[in-house]
Amino acid sequence: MAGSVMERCELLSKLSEEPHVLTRPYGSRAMGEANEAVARWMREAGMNVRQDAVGNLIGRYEGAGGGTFVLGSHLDTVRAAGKYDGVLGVLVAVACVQRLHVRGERLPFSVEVVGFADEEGLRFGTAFLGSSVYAGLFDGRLLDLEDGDGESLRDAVLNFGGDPEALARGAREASDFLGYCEVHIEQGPVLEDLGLQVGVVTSINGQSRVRAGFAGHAGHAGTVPMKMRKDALCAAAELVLEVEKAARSRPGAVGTVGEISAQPGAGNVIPGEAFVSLDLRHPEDEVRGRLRDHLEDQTRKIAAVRGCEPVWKAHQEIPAARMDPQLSGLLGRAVEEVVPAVHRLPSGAGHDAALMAARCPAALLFVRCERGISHHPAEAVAEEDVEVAIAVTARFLELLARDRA
Ligand code: HGY
Ligand code: MN
Ligand code: MN
Repeated sequence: MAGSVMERCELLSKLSEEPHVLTRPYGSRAMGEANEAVARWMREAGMNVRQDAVGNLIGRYEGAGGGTFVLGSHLDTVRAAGKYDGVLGVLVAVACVQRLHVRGERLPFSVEVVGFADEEGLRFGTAFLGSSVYAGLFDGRLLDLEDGDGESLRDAVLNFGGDPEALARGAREASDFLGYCEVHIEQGPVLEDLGLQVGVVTSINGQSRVRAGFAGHAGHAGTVPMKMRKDALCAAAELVLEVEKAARSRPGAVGTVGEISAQPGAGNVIPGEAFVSLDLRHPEDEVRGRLRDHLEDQTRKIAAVRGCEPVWKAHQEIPAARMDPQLSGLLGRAVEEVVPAVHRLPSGAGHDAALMAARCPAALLFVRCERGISHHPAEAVAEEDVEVAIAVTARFLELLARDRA
């Protein structure tokens, strides 16, 4: 089964909005094609398939009793992504349901496999759009956000065949969810360093996503004396280095500026406006909040010294999420029945499990990835590690079923 999962990851990696690299943003043509391919595999695995109001792909394998256990991950990607971030978790889940289907087995609960439509937030800067709708936690204020082409999230949802007004109504009763388990590449070096194939995640760091910037004064690059300039890009450059310095000085914190833009964007024009994306993370929400507030204060100070106006748009606050100890304990037992040792570790990367943890018990299984590389075309996993992930997830479902029989 791992071989077919790897082949399917390879196939999905060709469904991209950009030539030569994998870029599959929310609501894109490539996203629609990926949903079609995965929907086909879900049907072959005996599932009924639907798309919800935001475009999450949901395969349902009916059980013999009540309640729904959810497996899944995301099908969107970052820009110039790797082949396994997100899709591996969806395809391992489909493989586990396929095993049940082939044997004609039914569990005492239904299983839903979800391919979330947007976890990375590449297009609108908001992480977990898909799982926030599925978990009934969507913030309607996001509908007015615009992408780089000026299209609103509301219109993007409509154009993707969704229903923006229904997004806030997304989830079913919390009682319906028995729990959630996600399989995801580690995106870090720990498992490889320990020589382990899989690990059980204890908690997921919280995130702050901000769009910050400066409004200065555009001007002629050749004639405006340096001391008279209000150069927005120089102000932004100061903030970028302050993000790095502030994050370095706080143990456990990470701070990243992944995007920077300058307007009007001509070589011989002093930038009148400049914007940066801030991605701030820490295991403790209070520490992350203080880091964010410090940088907001620094933005104001840099602006004042340079005669610019500060811009600070806090897009999203995602709290740190603890994985459910009981469900993670069961997942750990499944691991120990497949490989010699179970290792528990925190996640610096965000995952849909962080959103689902607000609705139901959630667990997360990490799979070793080569040199910890991710969000990069060189992202790689070993087929034998995927085989272990399938075996662990299948065993986990069996243990769950036994507990509920
Ligand atoms: O950014 C993250 O942590 C995840 O890959 N979306
Ligand atoms: Mn990612
Ligand atoms: Mn991911």
